[in-house]
Amino acid sequence: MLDKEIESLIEKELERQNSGIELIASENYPSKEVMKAQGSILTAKYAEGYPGKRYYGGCEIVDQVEGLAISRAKEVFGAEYANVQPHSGSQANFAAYRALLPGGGRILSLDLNDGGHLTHGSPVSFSSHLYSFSHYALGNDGRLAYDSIRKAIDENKPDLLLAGFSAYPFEIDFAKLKEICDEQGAKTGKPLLFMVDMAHIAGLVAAREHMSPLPYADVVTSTTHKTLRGPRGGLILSRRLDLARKLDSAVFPYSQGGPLEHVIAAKAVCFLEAMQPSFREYIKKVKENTLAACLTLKRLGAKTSGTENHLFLLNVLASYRLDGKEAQNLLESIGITTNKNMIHGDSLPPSRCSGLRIGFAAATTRGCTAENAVEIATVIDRALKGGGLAPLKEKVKSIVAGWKDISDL
Ligand code: DSN
Repeated sequence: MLDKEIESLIEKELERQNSGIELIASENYPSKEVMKAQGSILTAKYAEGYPGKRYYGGCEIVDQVEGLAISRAKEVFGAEYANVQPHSGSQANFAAYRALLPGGGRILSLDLNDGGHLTHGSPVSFSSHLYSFSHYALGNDGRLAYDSIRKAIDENKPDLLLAGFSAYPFEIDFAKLKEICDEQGAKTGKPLLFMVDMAHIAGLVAAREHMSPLPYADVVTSTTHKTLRGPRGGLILSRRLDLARKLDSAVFPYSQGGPLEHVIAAKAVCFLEAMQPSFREYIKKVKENTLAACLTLKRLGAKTSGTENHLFLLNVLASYRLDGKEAQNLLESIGITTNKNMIHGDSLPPSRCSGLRIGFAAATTRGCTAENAVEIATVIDRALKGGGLAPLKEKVKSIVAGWKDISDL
């Protein structure tokens, strides 16, 4: 490689990833096949437009690539419509809002600090500048409180209800949320639109290990790189073909230019992988490992959220008298990567937080077993209780030594 600086940084990052335990709930490792497609010559092709309707010549092959990605996305998730061009989940959300509420409007969502996302109405995101957001509250147990969502709808009269979260450890009842939207529509005579951002649980939905939002939501957005194990990118799905033209034009030309056909090829590969029986086994193991770690921490006296999916929240302030940032740094020093996270009703600011968000999608991809998950939870507990870090660092190394190399997945 000509560029020795970048080559060496890539090698260092590979070494960092290979030698540590990755527990950031939104991260994962793609397969070699996904990496190969993403690193392919398709990156050289301009293809503004959609298959069969491009603004450039020479698109006959990328048309087939994008066509395959679209048909596989529809098949994996049972959708009538798919747009595989969004460069990210934020771009997908931007386009979905635009298609559903072209003239602006009111959106009811979960606040970022309660487990939502920046694009779900945070004051620092485009979303709150272009739309009027209000938020529903979680119950005291940190779960969705469907009655208070009804109440928030009555009070705020939104045009769109938004569900799907970044730090929510429980199952989401999409059927119930749709029922609530329909009740409101019948009451006011104006349909209440329902959108789901399933970025975190897309892999669980693909594996039929979480209720699918597709039969219920008007539009579903996602990323492809979290539990789905694909390349970094976004996705829009719908069962409503009448929205197809609006959604397509909200992505291109309204908010994006040329699609990333190399990434779209990698998305197609990940959709095919997600249809294999082995993917379902993988997702089951992710859930088992997450539960094993969460229960171990609870048994050791820590305060956790509990879990029904691929992640849980650990209240490090209540459990260890550390803030999230201190806990994150401590674990990083022994080779375990997590991220600080707000806890429901947090007393600390977002720069510190009272909790950590912990997920097992990436570790499970490398071969983490339920026994490893118990060991990892024990290491976390000892480190946060102030145990000697050197032996814990050695323990992390010995766990990882039994796992697959990231380059061989
Ligand atoms: N969705 C965020 C996360 O969960 O880490 C990133 O945007």
